[in-house]
Amino acid sequence: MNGKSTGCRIGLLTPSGRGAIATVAVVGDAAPQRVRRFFQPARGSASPVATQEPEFPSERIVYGTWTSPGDRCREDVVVRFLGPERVEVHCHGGDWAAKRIMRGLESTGCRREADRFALSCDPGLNRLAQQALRSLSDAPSLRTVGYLLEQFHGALRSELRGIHDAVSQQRSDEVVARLEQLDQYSEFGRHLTEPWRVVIAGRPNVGKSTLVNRLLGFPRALVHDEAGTTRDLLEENTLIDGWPVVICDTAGIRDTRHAIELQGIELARKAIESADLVIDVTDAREPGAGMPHAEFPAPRVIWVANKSDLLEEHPNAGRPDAVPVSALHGEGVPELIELIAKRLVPEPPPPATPIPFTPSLSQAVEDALRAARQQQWSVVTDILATWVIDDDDPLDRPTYSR
Ligand SMILES: Nc1nc2c(ncn2[C@@H]2O[C@H](COP(=O)(O)OP(=O)(O)OP(=O)(O)O)[C@@H](O)[C@H]2O)c(=O)[nH]1
Ligand SMILES: [Mg+2]
Repeated sequence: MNGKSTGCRIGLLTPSGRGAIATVAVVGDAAPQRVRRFFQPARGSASPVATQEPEFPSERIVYGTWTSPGDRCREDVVVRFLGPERVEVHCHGGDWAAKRIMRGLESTGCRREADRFALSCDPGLNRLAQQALRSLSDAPSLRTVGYLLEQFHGALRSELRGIHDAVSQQRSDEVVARLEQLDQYSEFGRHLTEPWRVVIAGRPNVGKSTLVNRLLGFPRALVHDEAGTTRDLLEENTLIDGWPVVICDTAGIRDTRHAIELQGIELARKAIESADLVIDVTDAREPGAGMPHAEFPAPRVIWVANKSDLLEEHPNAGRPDAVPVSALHGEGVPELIELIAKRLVPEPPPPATPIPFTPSLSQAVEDALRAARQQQWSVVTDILATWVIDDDDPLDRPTYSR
């Protein structure tokens, strides 16, 4: 083995930081031989590695010790020999054991790979399944995992293949209709891994921060009876009905000359502009005094009449479309949460729906749809083939790129 070879890559498959076990992947040229320079199978092991016959059996798991050059301590490891170019070394968790192991391997010419998916993905998987695996590791909830698993198992791939076939059979109307259907799920697909942004906004002292704390279920934001308490933008992740959401608390909006407050209001404006949903909080006792929407335009809004506990009469008398809530005591909050979920995802896709689940897939669907509407069928074919035709398919590799 040439120690200077660069044909082998190594990297952590597990996240860095504390953990029970860390896994180092060794992928490429002479991977088992490189590992064998530092790895000693445990004595008395009945494994074929210990008895040296054959030396690097595939699909074999071997317990033993790892000795790095210049290190007096040995590390207990479990090694999986997965093939002539693939080995996994499982060691104690935390950063240091894995770093020592990787340092040893680097001395044989292995190159560090920062992207753990480049090492972990099974090269036998098709391109969409590999993408889905990446997204699965970012999935924040069981609900989103469910949708991504369906894409991993081929929901989107078979739909794109079906559209590809429809193009070749010149079923033009069907192609456009199916691409339009896919395009409708782009926003939903993006939010399977990226949280929706829900911004809580309104005049000062109406109870925005109290509501933020109530939605999160713990006291994240400062609450005070003096108007102008929140100045900065405050963001926290949560789940609403299984959908990932970032809740943003904002400074109360009012006319002011105070420089810090003005900065806070500017941040609030930007947050409102980029929100997926704005919760416009008013004091139920003065429901007309809401946010100035002409100055702070928001695409989607839910009106909330807070402090409903302070009212004798029906709380949202002044605004029939406002949700009556007491952020302080919790009344109306479950109904508000239900409404937020409905506004973000009015109709959750039924099981096995094909979903473009990454921005590049959404872009490809959008590009294909545009081309289909302009009857540029070769462009549509190229775009689709990029995602669904693999190297071993009889068709040529496509050339489409943005
Ligand atoms: N009675 C009652 N009081 C509430 C309710 N929600 C908030 N408050 C009170 O209203 C005051 C202001 O609450 P905050 O949550 O700090 O209000 P805010 O809108 O974040 O205020 P700024 O950050 O200054 O814009 C506090 O004294 C809260 O306890 C509610 O539902 N009922
Ligand atoms: Mg506040």
